Amino acid sequence: MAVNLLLGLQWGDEGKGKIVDVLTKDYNIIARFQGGPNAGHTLEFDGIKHVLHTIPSGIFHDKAINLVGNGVVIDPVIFKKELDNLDKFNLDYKSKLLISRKAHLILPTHRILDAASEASKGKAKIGSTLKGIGPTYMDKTGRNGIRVGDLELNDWKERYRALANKHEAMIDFYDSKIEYNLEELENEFFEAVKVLKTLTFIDSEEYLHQAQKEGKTILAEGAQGSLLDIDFGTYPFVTSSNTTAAGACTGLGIAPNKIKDVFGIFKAYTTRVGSGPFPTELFDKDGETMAQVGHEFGATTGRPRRCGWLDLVALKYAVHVNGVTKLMMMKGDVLSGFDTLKICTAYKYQGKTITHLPYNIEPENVTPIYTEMKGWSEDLTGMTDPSQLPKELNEYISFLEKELETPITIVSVGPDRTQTIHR
Ligand code: 2SA
Ligand code: MG
Repeated sequence: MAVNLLLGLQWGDEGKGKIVDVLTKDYNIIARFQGGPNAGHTLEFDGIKHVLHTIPSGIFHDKAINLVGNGVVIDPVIFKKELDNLDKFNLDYKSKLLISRKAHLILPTHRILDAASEASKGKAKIGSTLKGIGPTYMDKTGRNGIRVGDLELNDWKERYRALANKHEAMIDFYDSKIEYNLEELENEFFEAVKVLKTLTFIDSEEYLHQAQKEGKTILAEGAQGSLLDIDFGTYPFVTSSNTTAAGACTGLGIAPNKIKDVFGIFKAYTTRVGSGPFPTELFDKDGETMAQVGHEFGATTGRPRRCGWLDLVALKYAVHVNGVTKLMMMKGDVLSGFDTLKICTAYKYQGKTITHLPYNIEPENVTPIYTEMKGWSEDLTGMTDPSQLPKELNEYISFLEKELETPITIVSVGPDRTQTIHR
């Protein structure tokens, strides 16, 4: 009966994919509600690492239905590649992968527009994954977009052409000197659309309504993180969708009063990929250690992720905006071996000490104030039970639970499905 939400509380890459995979056995339906192939959700089991971009992270389980909701933007080309990957593992996905008719399509020209827009910004660029996310959501809110359901109409190619022509004029306007071969890109796109059309398109809000009536359990899977939310993130260095809890309501058609638990996933430290302010960012050996031990590279673009200490000011903000009921802490294992750990508990802002996230967190405006805690040296990666966790890690966890006024119910100690401690 319950709908639970799972979302990232930082700048993405918290480990949402892994936890969805771990939790899927308890759910009938896993539903992605926003974002698109900018996401990189990494799952690991049986010695194999899988990266998903658009397909929900419950796809490797036998029974669960995986739904791509209306709030998601789909690039048929990348979607096809994801399906090809599943084919390699002989996964019978056709019966358990559903797509909302109201999801918007990313066209080849959206990707070019993304690149042109970024190029035009010079140093102020967002650090977009260049998957066409921004331009596609712009067409959605601008009421120009093409939706999955349109592919069932006879005139969809004419609509496609009209929109692509308009985009070409816009690309010219940017005068970005970006070279592209639209014909080639379109051939690939139309081939991929054919594959997409072999899947089942549904009116997903009605499907989810019926499922709730029948007592089915639903887990809504978020992408990116709360600090990349179009409204509540570090604007303009954000993505173009609502990554926070409210996004699950609009991105799936689920009513707010149907949501029970909100699972907030965070890393024991902080990372960010792309541009934008990051108060606790490290430029020293500690940051390098986090990046190396944590293998901090973008799962979609391969870009190195910026690393820093845990920022409780930002985390508290995300807990509040999302109404988090349970926290899940990832990558504690990466912090093994640090003598001292720092946690940012306040900012120095305009001469004052503040504990809330201000409008402007550019480096010249905020200086983090840290609490120091003793680190642990034990290797956590083989641990399976909370009783095995080192005393200093338990102190770290207790400190966070007290500050965030929310229990930490899962501690992840490695990328594999099995490296998950339930508390
Ligand atoms: P976009 O592509 O236009 O949505 O980018 C806007 C900003 O949002 C950030 N963003 C992300 N941040 C972290 N992880 C993401 N997914 C990939 C991953 C990223 C990658 O899992 O590692 O591979 O580089 C993701 N997607 C978008 C982006 O960096 C911009 O700051
Ligand atoms: Mg990721």
